[in-house]
Amino acid sequence: MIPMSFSPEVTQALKNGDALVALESTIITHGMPWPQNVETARRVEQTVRDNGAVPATMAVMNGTLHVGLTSEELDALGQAKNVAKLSRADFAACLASGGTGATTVAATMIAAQIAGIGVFATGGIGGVHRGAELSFDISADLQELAQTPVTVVAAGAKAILDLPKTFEVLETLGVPVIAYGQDMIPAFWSRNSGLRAPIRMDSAEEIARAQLMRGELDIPGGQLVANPIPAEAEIPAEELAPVIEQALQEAEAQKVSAKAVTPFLLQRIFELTQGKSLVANIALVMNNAKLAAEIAVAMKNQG
Ligand code: PSU
Ligand code: MN
Repeated sequence: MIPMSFSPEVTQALKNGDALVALESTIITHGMPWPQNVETARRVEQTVRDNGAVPATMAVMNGTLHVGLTSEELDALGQAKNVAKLSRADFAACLASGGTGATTVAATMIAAQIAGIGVFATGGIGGVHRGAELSFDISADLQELAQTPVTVVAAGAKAILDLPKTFEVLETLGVPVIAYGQDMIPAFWSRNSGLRAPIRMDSAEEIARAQLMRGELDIPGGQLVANPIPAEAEIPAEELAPVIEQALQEAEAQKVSAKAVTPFLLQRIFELTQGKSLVANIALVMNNAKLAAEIAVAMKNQG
């Protein structure tokens, strides 16, 4: 039996058959500094509610999978130190040993599937790191999208990555990459990665229909919806390029590896941009929460 606990809000939503949106917790523990992490998590949850769905933030606390966090739990997680960053590889071990961990995109997709939630909003997925031909550092998020039937709404993959390689791998894995409302794949803090999206959709209904059709066809896996950051919040790619370059060089010099790479880079880019990257990150997550709620409502109406 899976040790699981549902928040009162999620319990009620499941009873009513309301639309639900899964949210991850690594962005809270490893992606943003306190207190902006908790403030953002609350605003993201409220955005989901304002758009007709119920938020379910996922985390493992003391060996129990929490589907939906209470306000107190969210506060505690946002300030906790040494929280594990859980992906597919360590999810079961953390539950089995009574540990506490935040869920990445991969682990949140697994949790969402267990809870019967088909849509999930985050900032940006993990992907193929620059220099992966030597480091072999490719996020487990990509494999997860290929096997777990959850639609993930993100602002593309984080621009610290090798974006062309990331989207090549997604194509190989059979993951549909759907740009929302534009022809190009966005690049997290900016709207245009310079890469043309294989699929473009302009409505939440269309995106919901495509995921349901995958199910009809028995094609496993989910979809990546690449939702561009609002224009007024974007940081031009040219402005960020030297900052990303510097952060990457520092990571290499300090031999940062494995799970620590993404949190290190996000933190350094936050410092080097005097907090500007965080403002953009918050804006894009909020934007993704809104679209995810609309897709969840559309899935409920169609399903
Ligand atoms: N989106 C954000 N900030 C984050 C993340 C996503 O805006 O910190 C997290 C997600 O949990 C994602 C993880 O799964 O970064 C990727 O980590 P890695 O590259 O180690 O797979
Ligand atoms: Mn990695």
